[in-house]
Amino acid sequence: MFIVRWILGRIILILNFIFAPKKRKRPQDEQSKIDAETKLLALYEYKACPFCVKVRRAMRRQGLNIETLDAKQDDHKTRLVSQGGHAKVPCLRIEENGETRWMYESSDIINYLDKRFA
Ligand SMILES: N[C@@H](CCC(=O)N[C@@H](CS)C(=O)NCC(=O)O)C(=O)O
Repeated sequence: MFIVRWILGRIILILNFIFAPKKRKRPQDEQSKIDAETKLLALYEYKACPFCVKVRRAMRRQGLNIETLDAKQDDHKTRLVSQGGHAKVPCLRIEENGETRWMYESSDIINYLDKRFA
């Protein structure tokens, strides 16, 4: 089972690489403003998780430079579980008005990013 999952994961990554969406280009001043906002966001993910790939593709389409954190790494996993509540990815950490929100579900994350940055 591990081998099958591993192979499927590699296929997903290769297809994602070949069919990578076009990265949105913005004027430099506009991009700098967005970069300052996205500094307060972080995506907890597994590289080959199809739901995480879906979110990363949406980020690329929107030209969003959001930090990605490997949730398999102990320190990231510990924070995700203790503060977010679940060992599930993708999860978007949102720092807002001095508070931290944890958003699970790929579709919710994509809707949030599209609404905020479109
Ligand atoms: N409906 C979720 C599915 C996410 C999901 O199943 N993620 C898997 C990795 S591909 C996971 O984190 N599984 C661990 C768990 O559910 O505890 C979404 O769209 O984000």
